[in-house]
Amino acid sequence: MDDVKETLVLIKPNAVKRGLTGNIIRWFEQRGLCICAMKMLRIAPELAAKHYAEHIEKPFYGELVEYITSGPVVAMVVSGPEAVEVVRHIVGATNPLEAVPGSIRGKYATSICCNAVHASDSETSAKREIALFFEPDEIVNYGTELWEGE
Ligand code: 3AN
Repeated sequence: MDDVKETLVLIKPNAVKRGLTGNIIRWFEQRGLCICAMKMLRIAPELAAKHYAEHIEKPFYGELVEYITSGPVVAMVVSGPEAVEVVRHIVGATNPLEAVPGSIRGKYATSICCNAVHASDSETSAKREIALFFEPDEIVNYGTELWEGE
């Protein structure tokens, strides 16, 4: 299928510490998306700086890097038809006050910074971010048969 895409999801430190990893993964699996790569890591400041490079001028940049490097993170490549858009939809708005209850952030986010997950915002960002966290041979593509229509 031409519209099958990959996107990067990070389960942020607070959500991992709160034991929400399994629940969050389930949102994507139940939506019919595939987890094609996954690892637990502590993000080094250098990697955080690359990942959040577009935000370097923002007033919250320091807080953002400090938070994402503060504890365990689960990084995942999620794939499926139009995965970048679909995952952003499931994840919900950046600000938890605006995230609808039927979204991951609407259910789990505790603040705009501790908003449970990161998800790539475009196909270009997804490619760049996936390459920061995974080698090509760590990504196992499967699931296309799930998405074939009859
Ligand atoms: P999203 O993650 O929804 O694409 P962005 O790209 O605008 O949101 O922001 C990246 C991250 O920066 C957000 N996930 C959030 O953790 C953090 N962030 C955004 N706005 C603020 C803010 N006003 N104060 C603190 N952190 C923020």
